[in-house]
Amino acid sequence: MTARYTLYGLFASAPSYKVGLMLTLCDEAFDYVHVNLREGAHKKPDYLKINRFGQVPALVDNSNGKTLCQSGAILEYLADKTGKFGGASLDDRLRAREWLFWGWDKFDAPVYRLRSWKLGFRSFEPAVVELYQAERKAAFDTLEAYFVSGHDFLAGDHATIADIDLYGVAAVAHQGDYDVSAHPHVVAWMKRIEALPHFKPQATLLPQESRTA
Ligand SMILES: N[C@@H](CCC(=O)N[C@@H](CS)C(=O)NCC(=O)O)C(=O)O
Repeated sequence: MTARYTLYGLFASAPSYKVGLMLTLCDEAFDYVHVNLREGAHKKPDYLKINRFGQVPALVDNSNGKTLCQSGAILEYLADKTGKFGGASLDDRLRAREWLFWGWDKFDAPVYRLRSWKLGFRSFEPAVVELYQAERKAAFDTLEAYFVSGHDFLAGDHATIADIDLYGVAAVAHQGDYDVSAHPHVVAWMKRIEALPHFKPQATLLPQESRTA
């Protein structure tokens, strides 16, 4: 039987992990389609009908045929549909959105790009590497300062999609040679996410091949 959701992704992709993590934390079984980026599957016409940007992840809600892309937008949709991790109040929802936009602005790019560089998928001039390194440290400093000021989660007293989204980035930073332990309050926050029921780590959550739920 087809599961309610089908996730299109790549096991090594951090944005794909964010969506897989949200589904997993919501205890939602999902079908999974492995999109082979090396073979250009993400630029084929059939896939572009699901994600017009030609990227992973994408999500199909099989209950209504909706196709969604952009991991943050998918998290918002899933929060709406499951009633989980959306924030307990309007203030929490607003704070969560602020962190999501901040992440896309300041956090995701330097972490992802230095990871791709370290893994040999992209090359940058030394000055560009230095710039991303400075931006990555500044973003971790921002998170550290926020948690030092006494917060357990990014929006309100409980985990929201902002935590799931930014955790998905922080969890791969070490693969770009970043020492997250330099930010002990960020590490403590990551451990709080890892303690949530049903949590699975990035290394094992998404399979390397397509599968049904
Ligand atoms: N902002 C997007 C980023 C997605 C993204 O960069 N996906 C990468 C894989 S990790 C991809 O599909 N790259 C191929 C491309 O952009 O052509 C999201 O969060 O969904």
